[in-house]
Amino acid sequence: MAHSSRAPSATSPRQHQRERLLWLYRAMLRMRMAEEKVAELYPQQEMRCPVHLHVGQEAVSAGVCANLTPEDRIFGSHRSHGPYLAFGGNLGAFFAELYGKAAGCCRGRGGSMHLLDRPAGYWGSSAIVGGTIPIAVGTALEAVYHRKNSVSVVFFGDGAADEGILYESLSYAGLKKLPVLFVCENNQYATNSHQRARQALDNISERGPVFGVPGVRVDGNSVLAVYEVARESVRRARMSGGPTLLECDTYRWKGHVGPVGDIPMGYRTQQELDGWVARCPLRQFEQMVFAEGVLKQSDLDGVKQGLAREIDEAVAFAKASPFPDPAEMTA
Ligand SMILES: Cc1ncc(C[n+]2csc(CCOP(=O)(O)OP(=O)(O)O)c2C)c(N)n1
Ligand SMILES: [Mg+2]
Repeated sequence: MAHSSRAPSATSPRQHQRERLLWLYRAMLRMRMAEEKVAELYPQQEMRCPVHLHVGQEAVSAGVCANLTPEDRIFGSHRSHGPYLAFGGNLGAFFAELYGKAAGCCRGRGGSMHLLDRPAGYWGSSAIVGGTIPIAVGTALEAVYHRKNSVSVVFFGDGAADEGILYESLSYAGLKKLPVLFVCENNQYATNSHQRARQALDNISERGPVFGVPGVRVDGNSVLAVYEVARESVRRARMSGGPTLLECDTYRWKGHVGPVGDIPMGYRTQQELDGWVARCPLRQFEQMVFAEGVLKQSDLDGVKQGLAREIDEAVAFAKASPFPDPAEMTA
C-alpha cells in the first residue's frame, strides 16, 4: 500500500477499517479520474502514445495493491495504468510520460504501455502480451535467493492465458514455491475477441493447481472481495507458501485502445456493457459503505476534491515540462 500511506496505523478496529476503506476508495478514484482526464485530453493530439484505458476494472489493482509494501515488485501489461496509479505512481510522472516529456517516469521514452518506475514499486510493463509474467517470476526467484521479503505481483489479461509463457511461468513458480501473485484481469475480451472464441473452457483460475499453484476466482468488481483474497495470497507468499493465481472477473468500458467506447464495432452489445456499468466498482463500494454507515458522502467528496486538484496540477506540470534532449537519445 503506497500512494498515500503504508498500512493504516489506526488505533481502534473501526478507525482501522475506515482508513482502509478510504485508501481503497482513493486508489480506485485516482485511477478513474486520471484515466477520465486522459480520455478528455487525448483528442488534443498532444499525447502521441496509444492508450489502453481500464475504466471499469479499478477494483482489481486497488484490492491487490492495498496489500503490498514498497519492497514488493509490480509488473503490468499494455493496460497498465491501474497498478501504477493504485500503488506508488506519481501523477506528474504519469502524465509527463504520456506526453513524452523528460519528467515522465521513463523520461518520456516508454509511453502508456511501458510504464516503469522502480522507486514507486512498479518494475515494468510491456506491450508483449504475457511478456512480464516470466520477469515477475525471475524477480521472485531473486528475492528468495537474496533472502528479500519481496513479493512479485504481475497483472495480465485473459488474452495472456492464450500464451504458453503463462504455463511455463506457473510451472516454475509452483515447483520452486516462489513468492509470486499472478493476477489475471478477466475482462472477457482480447482486443475484439471473446474468451469463448479463444479458449475451450472458462476456467483460467483452475489452470494453476495443475502446476501446484492454488487458483482463486473472485468478483473483480468488488474491491473488498479482491482485497481479501489478495491479502491471503500475499500473506502466504511472504511466509514461503508459494504462488497463487487470482482470476478477477471484470469488464472494460472503453474500446480496446483509445479514449472512447466501441459498441458500434459490433463485437459486443450495449446491453452487455450496461450490465457491467451497473456493477461499477466505485458505485458498489459507495452503496456498501453508506449502507453500513462506515463512511459518509462528505468523506468521499473530500477525497474527490483533493484528487481533482492533484490531477489538474499533474497535467499542468506535464504540459509545461520540456521534451527530452535529442542529444540524449542513445543515453
Ligand atoms: C505476444 C503478443 N501477441 C499479440 C499481441 C497483440 N495484442 C495486443 S493487446 C491484445 C489483447 C490482449 O488481451 P488481454 O490479455 O485480455 O488484455 P486486455 O486488453 O483485455 O486488457 C493482443 C492480442 C501482442 N501485443 N503481443
Ligand atoms: Mg482481456
